[in-house]
Parts: sequence; C-alpha cells; structure tokens
Amino acid sequence: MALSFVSSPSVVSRETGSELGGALVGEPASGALPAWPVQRVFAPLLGATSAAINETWLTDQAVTSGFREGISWRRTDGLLYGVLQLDEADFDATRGSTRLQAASEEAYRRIFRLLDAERVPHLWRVWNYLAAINLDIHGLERYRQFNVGRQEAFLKCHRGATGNVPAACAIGLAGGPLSIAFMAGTTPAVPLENPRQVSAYNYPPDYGPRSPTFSRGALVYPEGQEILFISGTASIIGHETVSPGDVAGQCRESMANIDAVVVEANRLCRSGPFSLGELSYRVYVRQATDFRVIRETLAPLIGKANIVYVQADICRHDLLLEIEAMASHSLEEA
Ligand code: 3EB
Repeated sequence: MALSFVSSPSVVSRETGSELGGALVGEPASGALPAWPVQRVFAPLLGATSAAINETWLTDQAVTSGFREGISWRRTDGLLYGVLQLDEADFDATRGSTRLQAASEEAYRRIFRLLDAERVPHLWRVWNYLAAINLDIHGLERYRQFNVGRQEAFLKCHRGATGNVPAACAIGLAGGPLSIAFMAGTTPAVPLENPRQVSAYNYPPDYGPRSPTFSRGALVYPEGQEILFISGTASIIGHETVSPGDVAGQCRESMANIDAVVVEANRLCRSGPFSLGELSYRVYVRQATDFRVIRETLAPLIGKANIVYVQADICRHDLLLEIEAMASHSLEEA
C-alpha cells in the first residue's frame, strides 16, 4: 500500500528512504531523533513493555523534505506530513490575546502558508499537544485560548471554520512547547460528523468564546488508498459530557461515539466497510489509576485491535479519557 503505518518500541534512527514522518510517544531514555519529521509526545505510556514507541508513516513514493516556517516537513507528490513546535515564551501577550493564543494562531498560519507554498492545500488530520491544557489563566482555560487562536487562523487564512475542517485531537501534556503535527494532501478529505454529537465547530459559547475547529473524522485518499481518521473522541453527547466521574461509563460512551463515526464513514467510503476491530487506537488516560478499568472495559468493545495507552490530560476537566483511531484500506482490492 502506498502509505502505511508502523509502530516500533525502539528509537529508529536509520533511514530506509521510505519514511514520511511520525511520532515518538512516551518517555524515551535517549534524546536521539530520526531524520524525518517526528512529533515528540512526551507522556508516560501505560501498560507498555517499552518506555517509548516510534510510530512512523512509510511510503513507497519518492519523498522530498524541507524546513520552512519552523516546520519540519516531508512530502510525496500527493501528501505532506509536517511537525511544528512553538515556544509560548517567544510570543507576547497583548490586551486581547494570551501568549498561547498568539502562538496557536501563528502555528496554524504557518501551516497554511507552507501548504499554500507546497500546493498541498487540503489539511486532513492534525495532532495538537499543549502544556497545562486545563489551567485557567488570564481569565480563560488554556484549551479555550488555543481554540481562539486556531479558529482565528482558519478565518484569517480564508479556510472557513465549519464543515470542511480537519480531523484532530487536542491533548494536554505536563510541559513542553505547543506541538502540532499534521498531514495534508492534494485531494480533499471527506469530513465526517457524528449524529450523536453537536459538531465541535457548532459548540455553544459555554465551552469558550470560539468553538474548536475540527471534524469528528475524515476519509482521505492517498493514491490507491482510503484512510479513515477518527478524531479524539470522548464521552460527549450533544455538546455535554456524560458519565462524569464514571470511567467505565465514559469508555462505553466514547466507543459508542467512535462506532457512530464508523457508521458515517461506511456510508461515505469507497472501499469496503470499516470495523472497530481493524482500527489502530490511541487512548489518552487522564489518571493512571483508571488505566486497568479502562483497559478491561475497552477490551470486549475493541477486540484484539492495536491500542496504545498514554497518560495525558483531556480538554475538559470532567473527561477522564479520549480515544482516537485510524485504519487504512486499499482501493484496488475493494
Ligand atoms: C470533544 O469532543 C473532545 O480541539 O482539536 C477532541 C478532538 C476534542 C479534537 C480539538 C478536541 C479536539 O470536544 C475534545
């Protein structure tokens, strides 16, 4: 298949020429990073046999790389993967904007400029990480500050902030810079929404002055292939958190939401239907003490799928976990 995804416990640094980019998730012992764009997700792995895992996108197409706008990127003819880190301390808070808001807006503006320059206009999937995501500071929770900056960039760059927006996750880490990885393509994504949930871009102002700019999932089309990205998914129905304080209940609601996005995907997909058992999952767990209950509750719902558990913060105080997932089908076999 043109684009594939591999997971390895070691810090792979020898290039084979087919790497596009990826993520290093966990708390690696060594600081050595591969030559391709890698997003560092510095957070404890739960239930893993290694301190860190390297997740890498491989391609059988020719790649070129670059560094521009502070973005480390690598691309094929049809798609581009990039990673950007911004230090909030490099930005000024103004009367109307916090440092994080300014950094978030700048990050997305840079991404859009790069995509314009590289003529890879369609943003497919974004992975957002920021420190202290639930901290209320300067009168607004940091996740909400991020949302203001992100939406502002979408609007100012004439991309619109509803409907045709990327699949995403936005996760809190203990520290570190604002870190954003993204995959974009020359062909449009088919955005997916969840009929059980209000679209995040239509959330009411109870969740902050600007709504989050993401879709619940996306179908994207590297050559000969269909990839399903399911955005970070939590225990939310309509726009409200359900089962606060009940971690098993939140597991079941999150999986019901993922199932609903898969049903939507199967209504619109070009390949055969996607199933929960074939997805690769990343589960963000707020409290490590909930890990066993979460693993036991998810096991019968997910089957023997590939699951990585990471301890990290979720964007609402009352959410105890968030689950993202993806799968790939070949269109030739369909
Ligand atoms: C939610 O459904 C949970 O701000 O990019 C999930 C996925 C969530 C992505 C984002 C936030 C984001 O609102 C939080």
